[in-house]
Amino acid sequence: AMLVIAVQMGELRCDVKDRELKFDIIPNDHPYHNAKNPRTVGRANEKLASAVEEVKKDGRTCLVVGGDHSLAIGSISGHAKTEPVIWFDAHADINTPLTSLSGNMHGQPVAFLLKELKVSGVPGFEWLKPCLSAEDIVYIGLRDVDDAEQPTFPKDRQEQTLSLNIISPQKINKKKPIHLSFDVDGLDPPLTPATGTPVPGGVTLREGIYVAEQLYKTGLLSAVDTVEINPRLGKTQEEVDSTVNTAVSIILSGFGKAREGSHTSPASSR
Ligand code: DIR
Ligand code: MN
Ligand code: MN
Ligand code: MN
Repeated sequence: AMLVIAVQMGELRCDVKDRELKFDIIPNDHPYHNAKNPRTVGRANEKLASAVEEVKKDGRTCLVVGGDHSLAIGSISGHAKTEPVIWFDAHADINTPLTSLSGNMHGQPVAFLLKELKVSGVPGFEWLKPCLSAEDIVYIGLRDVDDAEQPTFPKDRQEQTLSLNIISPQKINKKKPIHLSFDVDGLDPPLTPATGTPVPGGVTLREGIYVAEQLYKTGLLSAVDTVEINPRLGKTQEEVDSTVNTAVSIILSGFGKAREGSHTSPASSR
């Protein structure tokens, strides 16, 4: 997939600099409350955060291709001081190690990033400083939210009421760098069969491409995560290919590919 992306981005005249990160599996990585593999995920995110920080210091737009959505903890932290974050997803990903029923870290990244939720004491995440406020996040595609993720959290979990935005275009009018965290399961399942937690009734390809195009047109898109693409979950090669192709077309739209083509005829060029 990385090669396909690099080649096609080259055709958009993007100057692509690829880097591959290697992560360690930490032995005896016992759960912290319900959060599974906290040390492995925490250390990996620490590494990713520094890598993203370097890419941004270099003045580049950062594209992270994953991997599960827990990588947004590192990606958004490394991008730091950015807002808004567009969270494109069927899920809110705002469980905490206390509320998570699955124990999956990819259902929790928003909670780790929010100042309001004060998730702390998680082994592996000693480096993390929550950098987002609830009002900085815009959800698109949301349609599968756990009870504990509802904006009014039970008092016994000591979390406060949050006012989360589902879609609020005025956020995008702020002249600040935008971070797009794109979970492919936000799209309708037939578009991305090779993903872990499909939910019916998702965003169409046309709508998804439109979102990416509009973000490109703001000129403010500064970092993009594309996550939950899992080739091992494709039942056939065709399912794998269609998932990758869908993700690639969203990415290319976010980096300037126009469906009508780029108008560089003498009449329109300066
Ligand atoms: C569920 C599912 N809310 C969880 N979340 C997923 O595991 O916390 N997020 N699949 O992508
Ligand atoms: Mn997600
Ligand atoms: Mn999801
Ligand atoms: Mn997920």
